[in-house]
Amino acid sequence: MVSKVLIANRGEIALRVIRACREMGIASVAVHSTADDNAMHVRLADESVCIGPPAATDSYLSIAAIISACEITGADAVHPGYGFLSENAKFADILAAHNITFIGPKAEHIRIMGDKIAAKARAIELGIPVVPGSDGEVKTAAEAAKIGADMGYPVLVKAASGGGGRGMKLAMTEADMETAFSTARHEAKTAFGDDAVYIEKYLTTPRHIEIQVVCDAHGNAVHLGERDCSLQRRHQKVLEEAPSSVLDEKSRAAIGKIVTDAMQGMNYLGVGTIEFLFENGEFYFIEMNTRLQVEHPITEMITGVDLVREQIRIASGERLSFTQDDIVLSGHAIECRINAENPETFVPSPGTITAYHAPAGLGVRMDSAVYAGYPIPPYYDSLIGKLIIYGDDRQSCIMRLKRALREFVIDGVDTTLPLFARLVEEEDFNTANYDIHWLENYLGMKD
Ligand code: MV4
Repeated sequence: MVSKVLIANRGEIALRVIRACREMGIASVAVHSTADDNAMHVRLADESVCIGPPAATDSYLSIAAIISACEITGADAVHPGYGFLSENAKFADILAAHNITFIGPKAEHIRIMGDKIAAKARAIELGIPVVPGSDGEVKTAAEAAKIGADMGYPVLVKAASGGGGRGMKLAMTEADMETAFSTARHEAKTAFGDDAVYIEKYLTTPRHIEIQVVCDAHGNAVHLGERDCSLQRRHQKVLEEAPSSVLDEKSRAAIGKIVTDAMQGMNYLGVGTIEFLFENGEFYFIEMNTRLQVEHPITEMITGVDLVREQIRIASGERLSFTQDDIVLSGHAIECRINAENPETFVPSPGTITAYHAPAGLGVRMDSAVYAGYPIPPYYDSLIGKLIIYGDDRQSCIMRLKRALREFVIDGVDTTLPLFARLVEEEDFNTANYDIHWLENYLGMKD
């Protein structure tokens, strides 16, 4: 087993990893910028190293600074959390060259999945259903027009280096195609330095459903069911739930078998999430995330699996501590992302938290790294924490979420708590009657 893990991250996810390390008897090292001297992850880790100034590019994203921190502390493994260097194949390669274990997938798989065209081609080879579209890159407007005419509108032009909604352009009709194609290419070039684009049939009212997988170095692949992440605003997830209300056991088992076979087929290692759009009972692959995700706790709540512990075990060469038959989904879990943002405009609201009281009690988990008196720095994302609720079924989970929201006190900064208080009263939320556009429409309806 690895013996000392350096966490190349901050905030709640750094605490999540430190907690898993402590429970496994593994030493932990925090790294931090000068803006995070007083951060909880620095206090809770066994050791800490300052790796640079506030700007993430000079600290949490500095590969040289992180390798140095490993050398100084003798850390033999790095957990990247999510964001920052978590899906940086070069970082995984450099760690390997330094004989430091990357607690994540192989660099090769990070690289393939980072290129959405390559990812989709691989998905097809592996037997994963994808959205109908172009055969790889589309290089000219004429080719784009031909595909649009053959496939039928509407279509989406997507950047190969995009993902998470960046670099997408919708063409509703043939008349939109030329502009959609050229703007998508131009924006892709500007944003990612790569103008490769591809085309897909536009699914109008899907859900976003993602399957959690976990694979060891001994050829075992297990899926842990799905998360429904349809409630998003500008490609930022707001509330996620597991299981999805639109899947039954049969369709869950069927897609689960498809993805575990695929992961075995590519010798995938570690945790991963295969993202699908789900419409009219069919799954369509869009992307794969080769990291631990923000919303992983809801899967932990309904499966009882500690995903970070499994990541550390897998990276150490151990076998999965369970088989597919051991996995029984039970109950329902909901995660609310509590951000330091204006709940109407979503403008970030950095500042000092003057009072803080998190809800607790049966079925209530709060993954956060803030405390009363904590000054939220303006340099990083605005996540205060994740309120994770478990209940025997969706109805009792929502009732428990409502009572937890009433207990929550966060003073000093604006938060998205009022949004959740409204959301849990909505009929469409209570009946799980929503698609990927529902939340933005709901937010646009008011005033
Ligand atoms: C799509 C789509 C409809 N049809 N692809 C947005 C983020 C990126 N991961 C993929 N996205 C979409 N791809 C096809 N062929 C609609 C979206 C989309 C979306 C997807 C998931 C969750 C929220 C979304 C909001 C707007 C658009």
